[in-house]
Amino acid sequence: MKKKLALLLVAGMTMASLAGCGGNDVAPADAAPAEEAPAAEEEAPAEDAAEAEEEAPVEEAADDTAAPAADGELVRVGFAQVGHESDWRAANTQNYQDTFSEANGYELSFVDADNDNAVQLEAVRTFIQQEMDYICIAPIETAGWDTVLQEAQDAGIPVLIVDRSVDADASLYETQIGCDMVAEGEMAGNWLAEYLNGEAANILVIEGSVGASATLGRTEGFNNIAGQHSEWTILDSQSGDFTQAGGQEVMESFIKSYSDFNVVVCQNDNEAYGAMDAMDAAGITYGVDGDVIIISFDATHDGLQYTLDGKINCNVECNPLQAEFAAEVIQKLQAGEAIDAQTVVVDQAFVAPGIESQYATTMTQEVLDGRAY
Ligand code: GZL
Ligand code: ZN
Repeated sequence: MKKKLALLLVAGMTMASLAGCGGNDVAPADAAPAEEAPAAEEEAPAEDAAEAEEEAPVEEAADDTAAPAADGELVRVGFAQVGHESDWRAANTQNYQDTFSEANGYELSFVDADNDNAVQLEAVRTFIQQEMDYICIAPIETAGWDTVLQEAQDAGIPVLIVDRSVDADASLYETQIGCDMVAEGEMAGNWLAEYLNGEAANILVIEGSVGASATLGRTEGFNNIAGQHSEWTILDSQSGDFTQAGGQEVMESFIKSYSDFNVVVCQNDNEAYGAMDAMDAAGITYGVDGDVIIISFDATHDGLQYTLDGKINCNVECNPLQAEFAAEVIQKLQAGEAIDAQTVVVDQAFVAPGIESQYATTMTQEVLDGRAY
């Protein structure tokens, strides 16, 4: 039984509730007051009038993630993970392994699909054959999921779509949990507009993995803002596959083709590290004291260290500590309770010291030390 979209409050209160689930510290007092989340559209038509009345409560993070396997049996969960392409992914995987532990009442079967769609589909079909109690999928790509989701539903196995999203009928899975990638892209664009304050920009974009909702959303969001600025030109946009090697390779090819760029948007931190390596090798300066503005996504520990050091100008967070929300959905399904069709995990942005922004928190050592990943 699905309820309407439950948006985690984006005000400070949410940071507190996120903190309750192993998230990061509550944003510092000077954090930009997050805008009220837009009113949620009806996510999935309520199954009956009574349900339509039920306002989706603000999700308080599960205060514990123990599974309620009534019969004492472990709850068997199959998790088909994207891969191990980035520091963000490593933190997300660790969070799932910590949360879906035997001590918490779960038996987790974990498959690292190594960014290979065929491997990921195969993993899900294996979970179906093994008659898992639940299947979690962090989809490498948004496309191609209808058939296998139908197979899981026919087998009576509830599926949770986590981290990213799929282009499939929402009736084929229980819930979607993840960050709002379009909002992240718009956050980056809004910050850049504030920072440039009308100055022209020649922008290069190192995109994430082709077909991933993180890539599609961040690109769409950033372009929504870029379209409002005729003084901006996006010179080129290529996929660095969310890896450091990919970021370096794309940046090296960009440097060969373009000499007048002053902004590089990297759709995750690992690509930013590769781009910095390539610019170092070419003698191109970047960051708050350099010629090129770097925008990154993920706000992982190392990414925020570079931001604190002024090498990355703006870093938009996408919180990887999401397993508690998946555990909460499973607990509710175990108890036959209604669940939320979608859980939006809250993000914020960070900027280098010396930069004041209405959209982002200025990095300090204290902010870095307070991070949970
Ligand atoms: C975002 C996640 C993305 C990260 C990358 O939710 O799907 O995939 O931004 C990771 O680091 O590879
Ligand atoms: Zn403008």
